[in-house]
Amino acid sequence: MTKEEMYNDIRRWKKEKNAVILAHYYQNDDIQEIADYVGDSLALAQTAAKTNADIIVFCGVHFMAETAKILSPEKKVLLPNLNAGCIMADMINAERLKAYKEKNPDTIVMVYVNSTAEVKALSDICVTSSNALKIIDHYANLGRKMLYCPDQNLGKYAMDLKGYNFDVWPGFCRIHHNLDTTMVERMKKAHPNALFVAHPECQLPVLKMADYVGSTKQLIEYVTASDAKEFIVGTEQGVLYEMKKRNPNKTFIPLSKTLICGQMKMTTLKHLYECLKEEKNEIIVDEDTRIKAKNCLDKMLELS
Ligand code: CIZ
Ligand code: SF4
Repeated sequence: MTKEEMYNDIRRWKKEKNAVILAHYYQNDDIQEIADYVGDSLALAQTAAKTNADIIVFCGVHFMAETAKILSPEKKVLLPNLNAGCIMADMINAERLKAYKEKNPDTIVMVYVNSTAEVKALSDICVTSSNALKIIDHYANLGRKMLYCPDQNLGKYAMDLKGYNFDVWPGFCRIHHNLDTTMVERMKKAHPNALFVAHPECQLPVLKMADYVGSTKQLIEYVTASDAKEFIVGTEQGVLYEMKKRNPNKTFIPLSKTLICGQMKMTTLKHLYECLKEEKNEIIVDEDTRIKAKNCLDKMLELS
């Protein structure tokens, strides 16, 4: 089957089944092209919460589809490839977080959206890369002790930027964590007029070399508003699709060829096609966990 034939069937089923396709900025280009909404996990969660569709097909990794289900329990939420997970989300689990909480009962647990429903259910508030600094400020101003989990890099970046001191979980995203300052130096030398933009999941020395640090959505907005014509991009290469779409006359260069999340790229057009056709791979969250995880997400939506 050609791509266009698949698109035609997908478009027809979407109408017949009252389905909506949500895709993350890190998805393959052919998925972003057919999706109804493309965004970061915060925007997609907000879209999932207010859509009137009966079926949400979530092209992303497991925790994102789970987040949609937590916010929209009456809807059928499908994940085209059930093997697509997030390596960082798996660096923390409920048992280890419970042990931390027992030792630190007065600490506010801030959990990055890249986490399972079970871990969210044990946390006080969820954050994403788009709102983490704002929410950290909120609790720091209240003088609260805090844990930021599971991404150590965004936590360390916030501490450095704001002069705060709080606990961070030792998790990380391998794709971003593996970037180093030598790569940045080399790329800046090769492209002296380019600005360097980076995601806060990178390590602090890399972030200190960036002209701008932000979530995928913030990076896309920054390069679109900027007068510069060339950008070195320090995040997963999927964002280049939206950056180029909005800025056809600007040049975007990935900081490294390794900036590809194998988990995000696991979802192919064929997976999406079969998932919607058969309405398979439904995400289920048990009701007790869902309600607790929803409180954690609602608190975030309230503060963002
Ligand atoms: O929050 C998200 O969607 C992730 C994982 C990255 C970003 O910065 O948008
Ligand atoms: Fe997880 Fe990193 Fe992939 Fe994002 S890019 S889904 S944090 S492994």
